Amino acid sequence: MHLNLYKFFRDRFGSSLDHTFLVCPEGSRLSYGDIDHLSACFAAVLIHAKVAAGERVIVQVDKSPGAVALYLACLRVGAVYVPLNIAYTATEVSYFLRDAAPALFVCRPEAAAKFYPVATLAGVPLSHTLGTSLDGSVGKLARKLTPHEALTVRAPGDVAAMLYTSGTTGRSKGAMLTLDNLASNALTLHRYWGFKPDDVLLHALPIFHVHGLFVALHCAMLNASRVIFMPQFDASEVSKALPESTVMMGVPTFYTRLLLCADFGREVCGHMRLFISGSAPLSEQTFSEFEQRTGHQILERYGMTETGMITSNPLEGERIAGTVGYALPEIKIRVSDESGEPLPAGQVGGVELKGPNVFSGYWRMPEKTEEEFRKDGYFITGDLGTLTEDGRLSLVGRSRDLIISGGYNIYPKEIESVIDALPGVVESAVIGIPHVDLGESSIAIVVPSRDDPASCESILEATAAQLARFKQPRDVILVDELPRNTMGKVQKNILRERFDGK
Ligand code: MCA
Ligand code: AMP
Repeated sequence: MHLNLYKFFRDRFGSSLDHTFLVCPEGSRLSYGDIDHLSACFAAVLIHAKVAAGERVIVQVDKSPGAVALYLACLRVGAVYVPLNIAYTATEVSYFLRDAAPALFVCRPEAAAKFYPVATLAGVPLSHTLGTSLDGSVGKLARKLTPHEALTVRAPGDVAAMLYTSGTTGRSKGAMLTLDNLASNALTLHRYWGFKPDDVLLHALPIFHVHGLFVALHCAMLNASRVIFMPQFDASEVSKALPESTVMMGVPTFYTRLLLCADFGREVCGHMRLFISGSAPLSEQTFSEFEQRTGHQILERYGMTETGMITSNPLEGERIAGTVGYALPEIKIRVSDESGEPLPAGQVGGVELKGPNVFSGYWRMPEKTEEEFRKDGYFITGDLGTLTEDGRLSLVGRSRDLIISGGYNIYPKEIESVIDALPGVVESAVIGIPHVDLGESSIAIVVPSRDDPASCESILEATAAQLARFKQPRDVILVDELPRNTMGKVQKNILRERFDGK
């Protein structure tokens, strides 16, 4: 039973407050004691802002120790932490603010002029700013207030965080993760991957997703480990920091980019015990090239925003390229046909799971939540896979229309809706094509109208104004018509074959 999630972590690192927690490349260092104090100072800001337990706090700030402290402050007071990708535009942020109805919005100081009016229009009662060096109104106010040490008691099933994940309808859904979801997955991964106090985690992931925020930081906090906290992934910076690290978590692009560095090899990785990959498929080629160059087999695991981590290759034992390993302890997985009937080993079907890690539902979307669960409680992931007799899972594709680019999800429907609404456009289809660096990248195939047709440039400009950079199609191709099947459905497989080498 974890009645306050901050307390759950504090109970584990509390006897090591003098241990270093976050080491930033520019030289700053925070101990576990420092983060404990800073999060209590930020909790005072939340209390001052009248943020009540269960209320949402939307945060769109740069990666920094302050951002981690703000997350922990939310846990302290029982608020629901809602992180947003810093790449999101005003149009996107406006949607999240309206949908989540937060009690507080926190953005970067330099974004205040743009986003404060958006928040006001969305009916958000209060906005604050937080910069990377504790500049901004959160830091300023925190210095004036008495730290708020009291921890708000919550129930294990209460929501601790809400993370937006796009959908096949093009409308983002807030996945509600409970205290128990986060605590159970953290404990499981910590044990499964053999975390020890003297581990040093190299952290180059963003902290607005499950991967960088929960998987990585929770494992470190559970044994008061040191974290080399990089603002973003930069292959040469990571190479320099690897000799002082023991564990790194990354998306496949991290590994392909490291392999492009001429001086990257056994020497740099001599101190490392574990490289973990996830969020997107790791190619067998990257797995074997990495092993040849470094002597390390990358440990691939599989997860989702709604579930945290689901499966993992073993720490001890065989790690097989192209597979995502076994169900983690306490999690049951199965591969089913379309009606939810489990399929025998070796057959391809939908991956479904049940366990303490599975989210409590989509925010204010009970019907959508119901659709994603089977009657017997299994969650339908939308991924296609196959299991071996002994329970090893391989992912072979997705039943939903999704592109994963550098570990970020792009839902074509969302981009198509923006393009289809433009003047001079009849319709569009956004597809993923192979990309050496990002795994996949997106392109838009567009049918322009005959009279006053839209140009490629005007389409790219419009997507740039409304969508985060990573979602914008890398190219636009104009065609006379889209291929359709007899049911009238656009045949994206034909488009993918046609534009594969684009
Ligand atoms: C940046 N850009 C991207 C991406 N990232 N475009 C497409 N896909 C991306 N992933 C944009 C930049 O804004 C830039 O725009 C241009 O692409 C090239 O930037 P570049 O410098 O090459 O990219 P980068 O800044 O180095 O970023 C690439 C990255 C990063 C390091 C792979 O995207 C990253 O850290 N990805 C990790 C994502 C992640 O944590 N996913 C976990 C979510 P311009 O050309 O205009 O300058 S999934 C999850 O949490 C589940 C539970 C799970 O299983 O883990
Ligand atoms: P998200 O919705 O951002 O949480 O992304 C979750 C999706 O990422 C999953 O449903 C999978 O499609 C994909 N994913 C995560 N880990 C892996 C992996 N190791 N291999 C292939 N796909 C993965």
